[in-house]
Amino acid sequence: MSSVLHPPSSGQDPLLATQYRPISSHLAIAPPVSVVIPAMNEAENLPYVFKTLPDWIHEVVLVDGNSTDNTVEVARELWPKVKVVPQQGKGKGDALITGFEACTGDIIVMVDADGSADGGEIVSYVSALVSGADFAKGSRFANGGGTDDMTFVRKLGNRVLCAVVNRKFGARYTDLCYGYNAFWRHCLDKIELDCTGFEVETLMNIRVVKAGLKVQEIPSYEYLRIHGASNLRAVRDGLRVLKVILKERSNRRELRRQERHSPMLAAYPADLGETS
Ligand SMILES: Nc1nc2c(ncn2[C@@H]2O[C@H](COP(=O)(O)OP(=O)(O)OP(=O)(O)O)[C@@H](O)[C@H]2O)c(=O)[nH]1
Ligand SMILES: [Mg+2]
Repeated sequence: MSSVLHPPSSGQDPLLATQYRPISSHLAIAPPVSVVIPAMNEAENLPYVFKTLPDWIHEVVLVDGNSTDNTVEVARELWPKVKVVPQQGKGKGDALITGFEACTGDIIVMVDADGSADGGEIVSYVSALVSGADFAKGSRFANGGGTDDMTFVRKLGNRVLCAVVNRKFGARYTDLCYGYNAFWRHCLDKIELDCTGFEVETLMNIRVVKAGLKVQEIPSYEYLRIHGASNLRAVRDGLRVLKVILKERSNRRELRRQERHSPMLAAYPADLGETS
């Protein structure tokens, strides 16, 4: 059995951080893994979500978007140690940022609450992270991935936006607007998230590249939402994603302009997030 040790972060239970736990027949890990679940009226889907979560995860943080059904009660019943965080603001991005702040693990995994993500895949994400990646990015279009949950229009929009990001930021992504990702907590210091809606996934994907972090795509299968209706609106949210791409692009131009005019900045290109 191979294993990888990462030093405990400050303030963390040293026993927990150095104790290896088997996560597959080939791998044992030391770092605690937190799973963040943004949920708004997902009571009917939660049984499917929790059923697939591996028992070796350290904690589940459920961010409740003021659900009017019994999302919170069902979560507590299914996973008695669940940490429920009430959301103050609105939107999936706001929920995730709130959830990340509440996590105590060294590794953070983002999982939707609509039953579209298979928790059994978490082991692939975590394996990539303990093997050297900073950010493990799910992809429905990498070899071995797939989706039951995207219309033709959404596939097309995602593909176009993904091509724009690849071209403008020097990424080599096969998927862009997908919510199943995992990363080392230290990534959050480098990407400073500041958005509220579904564009959060795109913002993360762009900023990890700009920060020079090591990104590995993980083939992932997205199932159909089991119950309820999607909160995503293709046109409205597609435009928000485009706006984020353009804004990140103009920030990058501004940094380049400053670089030309400031020898100090030019001496530290890594801080400027240059990747291409
Ligand atoms: N806490 C919280 N969760 C949210 C909010 N908006 C969406 N979510 C959750 O984010 C996850 C993804 O939302 P979905 O509505 O499934 O959107 P999607 O997966 O992009 O779109 P579909 O593929 O159509 O399902 C689900 O678990 C939602 O419950 C929100 O404002 N607050
Ligand atoms: Mg969904």
